Amino acid sequence: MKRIDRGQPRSRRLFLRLGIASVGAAVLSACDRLSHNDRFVDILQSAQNLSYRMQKLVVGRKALAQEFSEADIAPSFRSNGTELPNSQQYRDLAKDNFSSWALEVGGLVEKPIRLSLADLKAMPSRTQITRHDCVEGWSAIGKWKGVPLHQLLALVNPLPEARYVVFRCADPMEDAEEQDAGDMQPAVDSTYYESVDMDDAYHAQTILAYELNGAPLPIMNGAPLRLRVERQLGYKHAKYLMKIELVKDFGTLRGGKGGYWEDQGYEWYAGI
Ligand SMILES: Nc1nc2c(c(=O)[nH]1)N[C@H]1C(S)=C(S)[C@@H](COP(=O)(O)O)O[C@H]1N2
Ligand SMILES: [Mo]
Repeated sequence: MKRIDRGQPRSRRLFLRLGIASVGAAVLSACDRLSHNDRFVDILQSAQNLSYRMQKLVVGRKALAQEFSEADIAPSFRSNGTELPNSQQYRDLAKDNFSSWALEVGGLVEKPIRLSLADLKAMPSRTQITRHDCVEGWSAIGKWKGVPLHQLLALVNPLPEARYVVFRCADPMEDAEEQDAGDMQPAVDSTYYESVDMDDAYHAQTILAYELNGAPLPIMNGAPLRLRVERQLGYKHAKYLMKIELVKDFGTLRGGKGGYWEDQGYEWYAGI
């Protein structure tokens, strides 16, 4: 079983990195010897592949991430990455408590839609207490409430050729000051984005969260809406959602790797 941890750095990171969490400690104790073995090094270098295939074939992509009890919730859930999107558009939306914010859902779907926060809150919800694991070496347990992504997909009806769900966020990662200087569209879109495949899109614990620990989602944690994709690492959990787009591949998106951090070399499939 996974150990409960409230915000401390974790040695479990190594397991996460190698993508062999469920293989167990025996593998690690053998690591010293095996690190001199070229074949074993090859195996580790295909860790992403291993992790993806292990979840799909051995554990099953539908398996649930561990859920915790109220007593396990961290006293405070820290923020990481963007804490306040640096854009005039976002500041305007935040000013009136996101009442003029709307989530666009489009791309390869039969019926594109726009949903306000009130629309989303009126939909069936799921509440889950889960542990967030960041690659930077911290974890925290929080209680999330939101709309299961499958509920939203049922409204738009994805076309058969849709293979990935892309999440577009409000926060520019570069040149934000320059972009704010004028009303012009930024020359380069540097906003955070992420993507998941249809297995994760329809996973029971994949939700669009608007509450953390019983309160409206704080700005530092992604207000008004953020993705929770509990079988994967922290950077997959896109905050400040603006738009959801179904696509058949991500070759044409920005760096072509399916996410902001992926474009800088992180793994696209960050299974825990
Ligand atoms: N839009 C956006 N989403 C994001 C990030 C970000 O910088 N911008 N950081 C990611 C990372 S690395 C982590 S660990 C989590 C942090 O979530 P938190 O701020 O609620 O702790 O959000 C992820 N989603
Ligand atoms: Mo992270």
